Amino acid sequence: MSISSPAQRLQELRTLLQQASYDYYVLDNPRLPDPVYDQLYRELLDLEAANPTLIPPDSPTQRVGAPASRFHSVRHNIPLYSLDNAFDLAELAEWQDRWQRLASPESFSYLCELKIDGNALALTYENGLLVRGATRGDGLTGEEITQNVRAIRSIPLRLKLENPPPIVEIRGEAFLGLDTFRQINQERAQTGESLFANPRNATAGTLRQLDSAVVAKRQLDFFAYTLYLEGVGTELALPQSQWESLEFLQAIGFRVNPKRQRCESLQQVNDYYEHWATARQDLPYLTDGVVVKLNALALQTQLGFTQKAPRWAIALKYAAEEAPTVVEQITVNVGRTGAVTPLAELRPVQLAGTTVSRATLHNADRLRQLDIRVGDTVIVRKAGEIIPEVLRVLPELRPNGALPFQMPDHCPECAQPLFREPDEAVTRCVNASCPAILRRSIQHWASREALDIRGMGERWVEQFVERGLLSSVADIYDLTVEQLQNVDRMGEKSAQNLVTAIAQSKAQPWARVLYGLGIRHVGSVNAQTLTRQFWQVERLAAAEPAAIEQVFGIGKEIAQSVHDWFRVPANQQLIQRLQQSGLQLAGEAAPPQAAQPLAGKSFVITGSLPNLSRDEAKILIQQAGGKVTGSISAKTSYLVVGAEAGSKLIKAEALGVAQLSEAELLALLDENLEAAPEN
Ligand code: 3BD
Repeated sequence: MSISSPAQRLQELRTLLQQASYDYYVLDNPRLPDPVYDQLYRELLDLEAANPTLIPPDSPTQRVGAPASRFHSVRHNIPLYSLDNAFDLAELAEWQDRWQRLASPESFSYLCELKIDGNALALTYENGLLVRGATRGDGLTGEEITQNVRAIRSIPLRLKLENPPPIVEIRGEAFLGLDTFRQINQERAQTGESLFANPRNATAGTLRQLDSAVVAKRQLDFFAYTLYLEGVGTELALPQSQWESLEFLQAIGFRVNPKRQRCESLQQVNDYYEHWATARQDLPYLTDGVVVKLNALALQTQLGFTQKAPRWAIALKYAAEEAPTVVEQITVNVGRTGAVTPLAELRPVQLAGTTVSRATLHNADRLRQLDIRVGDTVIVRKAGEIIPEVLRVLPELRPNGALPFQMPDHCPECAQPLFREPDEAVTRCVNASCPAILRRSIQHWASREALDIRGMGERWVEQFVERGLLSSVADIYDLTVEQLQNVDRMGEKSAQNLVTAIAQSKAQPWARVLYGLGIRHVGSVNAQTLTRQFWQVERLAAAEPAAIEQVFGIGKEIAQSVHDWFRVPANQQLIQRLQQSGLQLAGEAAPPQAAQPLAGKSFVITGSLPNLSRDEAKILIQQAGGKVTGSISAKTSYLVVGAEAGSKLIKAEALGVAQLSEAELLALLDENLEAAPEN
């Protein structure tokens, strides 16, 4: 292996990592194993830290920047137009008639794209470099969110173009995959934050995050669909159609939706629309229709735009799953963190295959905005698994005398005043001994992902709290069979079973205990991450926020929240009592390194391997504890052989050194990777 200068090596690493991201995020064809990517990425970080003047803005390490304090508005150079809507074949035919009155080409085709239910973005590249990302806003002015856009892995920081035009503008849709969306909401439920109603809201909320590290963690995605080139040189083969534009976009580094289709007639367009009406349910992201565009760019130019939308495109939408029903009652729910959520209790209605009898009204602002009243007829919506929400009220159906709903200013459970931070949407009960908060905290402690105490159901917890048997989770461990037997309808057998389950929960590992404490922002994932590093409660309790933040994957907000929690005397007492009861408040010290099954083995690599570069193979071997040398001897354990191997292969054969193909090497390493602990 040649010795390269830092500058050369930096360039090499960046090119490798950029190609790997492109394969992974744009082509959906990962070729570099994750541990190799991580290793190369860390090498790049280290090398950049040692050579800080050499870091270009398009380095893969520059996707996350310092938190912003606010966003600025920007005027779009080219406005983002709207799309006219159609809902069926008849409306589509009217659109065709309209444009055909203005143009009569000899032949034409349509290009159909799925309409991604996300948020439109405008990206500007100057001389190939991403310089600006902005939200759509009203189409003329949006918000500048460049730092967040840089955190989206499927958006290239530099275009893959030899001689890029001075200015390239890209439009597309940022979105969250359904899996990621559910994961985010699950984490938010666990950490006591309000849930996002749907992936589009979650995307919008993420794009407006001031901390781009949060954006990077949320795994936003992006499909590009429009391209404007300015001041192009003559050497570029320019796209002539929407189809070619999409291919061009993919070639220069963007992800484009693979489900696009050329259609020669309205009938074919309709077939595509009907096909995806059901097939879209199996896609990993939400779509709300099909966008139909005239394929030929010359025809697009000829037709131009109306006041707000192109004449050459139309959105053929799917009807959302909505239904009218009646609000029977409005209640408020007090959660584990004290967050007070208003709920609409509905006359049950069938929607998206399930019966809906409740919908969230989110918070006081949303409630006021909707002006929802008991007796109102409302439109509710539910898409897939997403929590139902009230879209709007039909005021013309409002019964006489219906009064506006007032968000209570006192907790419905403990009658203490409710508070709301000036910059927060959530109203909270901050009474540490509110019975509702206590009940939810105990339920959380007993839940499957936490201490997993079977038989500690909601209605029992309610009774235990009411009878004063529990006023803290620590009290759970003082419960006796006699006490429990006195509770309504709990027999001796159940009481005994519950006491046994409680005793068994003392064996649950430290990570579950930490999660069970219900510290804000500490869901089960973060709890595991934290306990790997802080393997004793004393260490975590004593750690400064800066030290907690050092843990990979733990941000400022989480670190601060953990730190603050351990400063509260009541919480310190709780920890003490749990310790006395024999709960696991420590685990094993972080395991040293991954198992090193190749330790003591030496490798030589020769020829070119089908998938891995030699660099990559070398890193993989080294990670497993093996050594890679340049020349073969009788002590060499294995020769890894690729195509066009030369003298080394002959020498190895002469010395009787064992040989491995790339596949055999990977198989050897795979055993290692599976045996290694996470992280
Ligand atoms: C998609 C306009 C044109 C370039 C105008 C034809 C209205 C959001 O997948 N093409 C797509 C998608 C959206 C589009 C265009 N192609 N405009 C497109 C679009 N494949 N979602 N949109 N938009 C983007 C909008 N957004 C917010 C408020 C009002 N309009």
